[in-house]
Amino acid sequence: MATVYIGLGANLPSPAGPPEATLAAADERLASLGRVAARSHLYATVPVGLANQPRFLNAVIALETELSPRSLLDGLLAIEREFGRERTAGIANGPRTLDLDILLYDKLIVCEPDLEIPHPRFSERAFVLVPLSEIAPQARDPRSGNTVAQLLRDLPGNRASGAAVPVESPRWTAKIVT
Ligand code: PH2
Ligand code: MG
Ligand code: MG
Repeated sequence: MATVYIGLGANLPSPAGPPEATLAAADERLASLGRVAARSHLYATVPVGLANQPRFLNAVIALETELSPRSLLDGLLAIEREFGRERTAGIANGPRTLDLDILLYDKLIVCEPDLEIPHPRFSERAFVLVPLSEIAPQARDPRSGNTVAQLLRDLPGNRASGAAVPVESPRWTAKIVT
């Protein structure tokens, strides 16, 4: 059994509704890939990489799964497609109906053209580190050995800048297991 941290993001409406409804429905679908052991709050976040687009909603969940990294990736891509994600002609860092990223998979390091674990940019991104630190502050980046709490502390212009602001939603229940 592996513990995997998955980043969820959306900033366009999907067939399920606005980003808030999409993330809540996607969370339910993720239960088909394993057990959702923890769930951060939802965060409204400033777009990174491409400024002129709607703000994102982001969250991170912990999934306990028997799936291999490759099978998990296939499952996540299938759920993205169910929620209207189109990858053809996509703009890098551009708007999307649903993004599901494997951030960490136990202590594994995977380096393949279409699958990199840990996620290559997770340690630079407040929209990942703020929710991840809520549910797994002591999880470690297997490349640097740093904990998530350390990575967030070292991030220039982190939480204080308002880069990730928690959002209350009746559709979404955080599950923080400490
Ligand atoms: N995802 C990106 C690029 N930029 N910015 C925010 N705030 N949230 C995201 O999920 C996000 C982003 C590429 O996956
Ligand atoms: Mg992403
Ligand atoms: Mg992605």
